[in-house]
Amino acid sequence: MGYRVAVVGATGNVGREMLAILAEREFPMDEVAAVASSRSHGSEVELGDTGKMLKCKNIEHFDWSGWDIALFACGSEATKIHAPKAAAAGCVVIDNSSLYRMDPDVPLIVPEVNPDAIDGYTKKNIIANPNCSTAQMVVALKPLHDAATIKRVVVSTYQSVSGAGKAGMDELFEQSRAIFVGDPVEPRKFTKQIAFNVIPHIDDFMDDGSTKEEWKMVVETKKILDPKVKVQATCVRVPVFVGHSEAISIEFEKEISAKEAQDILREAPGLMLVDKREDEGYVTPVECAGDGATYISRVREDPTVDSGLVLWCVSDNLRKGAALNAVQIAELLGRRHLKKG
Ligand code: 11C
Repeated sequence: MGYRVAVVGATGNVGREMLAILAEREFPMDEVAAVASSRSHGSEVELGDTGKMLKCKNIEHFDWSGWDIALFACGSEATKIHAPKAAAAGCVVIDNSSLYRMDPDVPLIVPEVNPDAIDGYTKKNIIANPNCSTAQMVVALKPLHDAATIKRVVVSTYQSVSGAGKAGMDELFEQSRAIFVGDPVEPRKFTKQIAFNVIPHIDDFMDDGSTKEEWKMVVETKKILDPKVKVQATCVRVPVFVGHSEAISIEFEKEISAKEAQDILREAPGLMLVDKREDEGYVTPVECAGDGATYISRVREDPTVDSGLVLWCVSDNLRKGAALNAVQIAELLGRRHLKKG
């Protein structure tokens, strides 16, 4: 016996990945529904590459009763309206938007890092999925924190345009084409030209001069990993289609060498260490796209602090950063709380 699972926002970048990953991981489903806004009503999406086509159901008229799990990937505004209705009908919501992440009554889960926190989901019947740039970073930090206790993290991100949805991907493609053929470049989704450029601005500015994307990395890391860990982030959009990269400097309470860290990271769940000090001995976003792992390369000691490491961390932002993590949460929920069969 399997679950009845709804994917909300099924036509978007993340919704499609959710359907693909449910199929790839053979998540036990008796029924799966593709739910979308009225704009996509009637259109079809494929369940991964199974050939099974799902006709999109209109979220405005969707009856949540009898559905076990809803994976939401439709943005905060629609989530605000529909997630409470689903949760009230007994359907557990796993939400990819930022709406509930910092709600003390909603667990924010990365299964490799804080699986036990999922037990608190019953307060609202909602579980939050972190921001993509946070998810891959905490998977990398967790085993090192366990080994040597992290005091402070300084991270610079290199975030792909797919983090801004299909419109972001279209804009990079269109601007690249326009530059080659000599057409004018017009920023729409992004604040400046993204083709052949980098933009140190993701999401809105905050009063302190940081951006909301940077703030999310700080507060979400504290909630998932440890409130004592200090985080300083600079988030940058780069002209890459899929895959976020991060240069992470970590300061520890205890001594830890690069060799010890490599040995720990090699064995840690969710991580792949590719770290040879030679050409091609590291991973770039192009190689990680379509993959579920978080890749770590260029682990080295930081001689400017008493005990510090620097590393390079790359992951598919649509997978571990969003859809895969959501499906892993559903699997964890099934194992711990919603047993079937
Ligand atoms: C980006 N990280 O790359 C963002 C996308 O809070 O879930 C995800 C925003 C979020 O633009």
